[in-house]
Amino acid sequence: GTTPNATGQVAFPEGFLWGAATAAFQIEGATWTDGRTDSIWDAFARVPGAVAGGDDGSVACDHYHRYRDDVALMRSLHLGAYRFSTSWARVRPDGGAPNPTGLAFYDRLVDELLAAEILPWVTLYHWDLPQALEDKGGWPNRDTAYLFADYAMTVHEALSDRVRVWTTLNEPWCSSFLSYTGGEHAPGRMSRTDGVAAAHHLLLAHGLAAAAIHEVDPEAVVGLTVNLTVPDPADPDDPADVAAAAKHDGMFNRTFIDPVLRGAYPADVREWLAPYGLDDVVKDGDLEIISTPIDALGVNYYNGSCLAGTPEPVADETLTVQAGGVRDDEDAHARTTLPPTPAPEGIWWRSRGLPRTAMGWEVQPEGLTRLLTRLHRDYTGPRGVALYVTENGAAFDDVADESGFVDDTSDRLAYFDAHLRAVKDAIDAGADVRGYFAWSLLDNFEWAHGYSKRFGIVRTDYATQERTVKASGRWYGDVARTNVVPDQEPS
Ligand code: GBH
Repeated sequence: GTTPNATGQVAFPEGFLWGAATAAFQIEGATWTDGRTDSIWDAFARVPGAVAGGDDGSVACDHYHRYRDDVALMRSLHLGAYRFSTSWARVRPDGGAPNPTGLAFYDRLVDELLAAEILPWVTLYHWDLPQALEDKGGWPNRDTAYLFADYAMTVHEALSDRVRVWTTLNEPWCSSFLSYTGGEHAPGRMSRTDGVAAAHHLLLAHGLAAAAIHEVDPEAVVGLTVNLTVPDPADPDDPADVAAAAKHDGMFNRTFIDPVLRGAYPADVREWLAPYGLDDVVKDGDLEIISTPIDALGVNYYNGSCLAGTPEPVADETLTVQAGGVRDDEDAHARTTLPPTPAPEGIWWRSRGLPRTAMGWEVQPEGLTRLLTRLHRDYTGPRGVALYVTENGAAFDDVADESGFVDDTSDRLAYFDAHLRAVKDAIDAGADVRGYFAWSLLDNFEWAHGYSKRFGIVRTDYATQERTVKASGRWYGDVARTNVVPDQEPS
């Protein structure tokens, strides 16, 4: 096992929410159906070399047409909740007027979920900005934040009679720094100033939408989902390593959670981002909007990170890139990319020999306990904000047998097992964690990696669109049904 106490059954608190997550662009397909127009990911996928294998989202898991079967699948897995996102370009094509035909898809999906007694958990933005709005400047343009709030209210108006949980954004770090500075994600820009402006306008968009929803729907559960890491110094006794870890924490974590939960950018972050225009984009009153009270913080956790203040030649060359930099160890990036973090100087990755997933990300379940405990203590607990793990999971090199079955017991199942034990450890330490969503329900379009990376608890055969529950999916379904992580079977 990966944690010291990795065997023995672990019971979760009564009412703990068990779910699985997806995102519109990664599963829906039907990108030209019923009035939908291009998102930045449709356009980006046409850029040669941007997405591995030249893959795009035009078919994906064909969920747009197969949502009924997919909901039945979730029901067979005893899921209590389903976290999905709505596509802005479907709901308001080109970012313009509402499109009733596009909205009707989410109507049908929500009805189907409710009939299956599955809680619909709606995310309003999971990276698929209408391309027409990118053409007008995208997230670095302040107008986009206000247009997002309008779009959010269009979805809210259509679904709020049946939906009570609203997440504004998924992972603003990715849709700002990784997308406008690193160039790895759509729209593939590589500018530090654009990344900083995008980050601030995304936070503003969150605040505007959260406040607008609460105003018309005080009972709604409103939140934001962030991707966070647990930065450790390579040598805790080396001040340069400690500083590097703190800097990584600043750029990756605090840039996003401090404005929302403390009403201010941290002083160190302000200083690092000042040369890239932070003070120019922050207007009077913005932080008040951004820090509008929320009810839930969604945490996406995949891995920790180990940082040093100096580079070190290591056997694994991919680790010598600066922290936040894109490792060129994948076929995905024929493009040249910049480190996505706008102020990356003086932070270097260090390997600590932990096992890695097929993404190259280290497996560090104990980091999740520390992350949730820290958030509860320093951010959410004092404000009465509930924590949910809105994504956690892993890609591995799956091998399917003739029936399509994947026995991922020793990797993906073990990953979930260890991380769920880590969540329970955080709960036992007092963190108010109320639910967990596996990423992902299905193998799907893994962004710049196309279909080459599989995160599903259910296998997608892209040639036939056949779904086959993996060993991890069967196991997770039992966890959801019993509310217990079972004793590990002797292997
Ligand atoms: C999530 O993003 C997305 O929400 C989801 O759509 C996606 O499919 C899923 O995860 C899997 O990728 O450089 O080693 O520290 C993931 C966000 C941010 C996680 C960057 C890994 C850096 C790894 N990622 N992070 S490392």
